[in-house]
Amino acid sequence: MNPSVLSAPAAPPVDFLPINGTDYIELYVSNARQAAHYFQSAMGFQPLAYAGLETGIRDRESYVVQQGKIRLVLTAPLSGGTEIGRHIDHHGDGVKTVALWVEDAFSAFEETTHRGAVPVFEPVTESDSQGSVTRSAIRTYGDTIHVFVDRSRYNGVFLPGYKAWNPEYRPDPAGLKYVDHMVGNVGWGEMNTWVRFYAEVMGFSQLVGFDDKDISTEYTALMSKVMSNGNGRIKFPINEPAEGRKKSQVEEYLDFYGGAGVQHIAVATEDILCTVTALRARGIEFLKVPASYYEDLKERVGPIDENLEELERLGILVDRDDEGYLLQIFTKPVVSRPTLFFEVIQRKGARSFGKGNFKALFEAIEREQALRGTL
Ligand code: TYF
Ligand code: FE
Repeated sequence: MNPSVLSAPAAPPVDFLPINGTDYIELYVSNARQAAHYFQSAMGFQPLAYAGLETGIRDRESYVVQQGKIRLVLTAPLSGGTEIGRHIDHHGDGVKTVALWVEDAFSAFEETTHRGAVPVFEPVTESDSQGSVTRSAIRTYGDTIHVFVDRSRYNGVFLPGYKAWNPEYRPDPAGLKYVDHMVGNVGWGEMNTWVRFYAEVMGFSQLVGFDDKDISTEYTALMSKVMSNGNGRIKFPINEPAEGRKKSQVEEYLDFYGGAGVQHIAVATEDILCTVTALRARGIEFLKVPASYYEDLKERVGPIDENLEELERLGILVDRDDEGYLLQIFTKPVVSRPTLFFEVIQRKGARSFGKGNFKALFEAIEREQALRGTL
């Protein structure tokens, strides 16, 4: 036998759904103007695009804001009785769309729907003077959808139908760069259904080194698995509630959201001290961990570049894995219902999700649940 055949590495499986990254995240909200203002003023997003009455759209309006590669679309209905209005009535303000940037929105639709994805809309090409964009969409958990976006033939600000939004008001960015991961909360016993969906329909694989038993401890009651696409640019942890001493934070989410949905958006920064200082100054509220968290931090994580007093003053958490360490912090919910929140994360080599912080984090979430009377 030819030894070179024996030693040849296995050919990587062909990725049937190549994804370049997160394209945009659309939230359905009841007041898009005020939501856009919040994301500008409090989180440092920059105004990018607008669609609504001034662009000939009569039933809804959308403001698009951007920071680094992160694009948020804030969409509100302009009359009663709309699908957007029903979504808001059912879920409160929340994430409707996680749009994925692909090379081919036709093939993304074909490949996923013939593997069982439920279609939302077939590939549709829209154009204006700046070129054309093709999009298609499928359902995922709850009422959440994935839109596949091919913008390779487009030079406009966002999408055809949007005009540039250039208000004078432009608070500074806060250093947020890209979407690191987005977490979905799904119903009791449904985690593996959605893990299978991302594996079989989207071609994702489960990130190893993240044992779901690790977070089903006495401190919380949830299970989680992380699904990642081929190039690792898309990471979707999926949580389900579990029976525990106290009411699961995931169950609280499901009760208030009215089912499965996006629980948190983790956004990356290259300087978390600077970013969190700026966000705090603008009124963003973060979960508090007790001073005791910082007592044994040095022993737990070893030497790190950051000053421990400064981390403690800002409430930033640290965790180490085989590859390096990470710094992270979690906001309180950013909508009226205790549902959607943000995570700010800085990775210094680590590719995991802060397992060493689960106890402190989940206890902090439980203190908030207790204040809400939902524990
Ligand atoms: O995304 C993660 O896995 C971490 C930890 O309800 C986490 O950010 C997991 C579950 C949760 C909140 C945070
Ligand atoms: Fe996270």
